Amino acid sequence: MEEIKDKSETAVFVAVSPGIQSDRQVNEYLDELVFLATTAGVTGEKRFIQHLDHANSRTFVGPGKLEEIKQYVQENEITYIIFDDELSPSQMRNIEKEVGCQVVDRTGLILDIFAQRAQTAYAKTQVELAQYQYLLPRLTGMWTHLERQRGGKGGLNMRGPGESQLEIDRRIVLDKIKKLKLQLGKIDRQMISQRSNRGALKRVALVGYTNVGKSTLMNQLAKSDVFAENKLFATLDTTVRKVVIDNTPFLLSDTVGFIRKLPTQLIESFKSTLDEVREADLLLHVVDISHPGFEDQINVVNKTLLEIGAGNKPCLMIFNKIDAYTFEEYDEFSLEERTSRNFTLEEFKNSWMSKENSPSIFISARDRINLDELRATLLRMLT
Ligand SMILES: Nc1nc2c(ncn2[C@@H]2O[C@H](COP(=O)(O)OP(=O)(O)O)[C@@H](O)[C@H]2O)c(=O)[nH]1
Ligand SMILES: [Mg+2]
Repeated sequence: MEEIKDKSETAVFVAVSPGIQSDRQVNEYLDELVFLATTAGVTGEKRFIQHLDHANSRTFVGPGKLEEIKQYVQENEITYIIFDDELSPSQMRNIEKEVGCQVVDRTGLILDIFAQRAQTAYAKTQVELAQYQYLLPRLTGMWTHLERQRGGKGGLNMRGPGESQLEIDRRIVLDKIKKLKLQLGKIDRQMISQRSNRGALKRVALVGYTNVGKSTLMNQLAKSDVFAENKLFATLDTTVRKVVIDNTPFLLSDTVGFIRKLPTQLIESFKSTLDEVREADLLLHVVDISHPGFEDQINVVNKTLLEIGAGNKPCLMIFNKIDAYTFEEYDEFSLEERTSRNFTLEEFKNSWMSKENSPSIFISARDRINLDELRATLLRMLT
């Protein structure tokens, strides 16, 4: 039976950050974690930040901080403690035992959102594989879940003589992983042959951080109607459309966005979704320039592209949402240095273009600003 999500589920958020990181930076990371939780259907505001150069190996945060969290959680009847990092299985167990509250780590949260968002059988299979791979080392203490699943099919009779519950569960999960991999292999082969049937058209892939406007831009360029929403990971499945600019046709694909600390299980299971990116002739790297952490996001995307073997492709940087760009007025009398946060859009453009050699363009996909210039640039880069 599916669990029914209680609407009043609440969470607190926890980050450990190295001493050199500013509170502002950590809070930006936590903003994203809160946004992820909201996307998953959990609300909450309270944050706990601890500056440590190394996380506590037993409970991730130190004992004092954990006590503080425990008190808050109990007084406010909080459902989940959500951590901005992947925890080790034993850290998770220790915290759960000491605080008496469900612990969710960043990877688990992202996997949960992916599971909710997967539409096609293909995406569902990919997510399920990632979930089981995440589950495998965390089975101790989680077996009640599998116990329930097994209940319908043979129940406890499956227990062999002398085998521990954990061994049986490990076997069930390993078996699941094997089956899912076989299933994915089959779909992969279909996808490969589909792709090879597309002919000699040039292939262009939209890439970028999640929620930057990739799907919105796809809809503008291809007059398609891909789901776009102010949520993280609105799109999981790949959409490919034929686009024609001045009699030059090419294929444009829109796919899943990247995020910092993307679980490795997901990268692996989304291998063929990401093939679309790996096999593209040109990447359009879309950036949300209205996001305070957009420069960080650019680095995350570039790093992920390198990891999946698409780091050396021709790439057009598309700075989107210029309609919503804001900057902080620089206070001449302040002791702080003037940074890119104080740049006007014009200043940012100039500094970007003087230090980077990949071509770039500044647009608003939503308000259709500079889209003709984008089309012209695309055409130049494709022919
Ligand atoms: N202000 C502004 N919002 C935009 C623009 N382009 C997209 N958005 C919004 O950003 C959110 C995410 O868009 P989406 O296309 O789903 O992003 P994706 O996750 O990268 O595919 C949606 O709420 C869009 O309406 C833009 O040019 N300006
Ligand atoms: Mg999208």
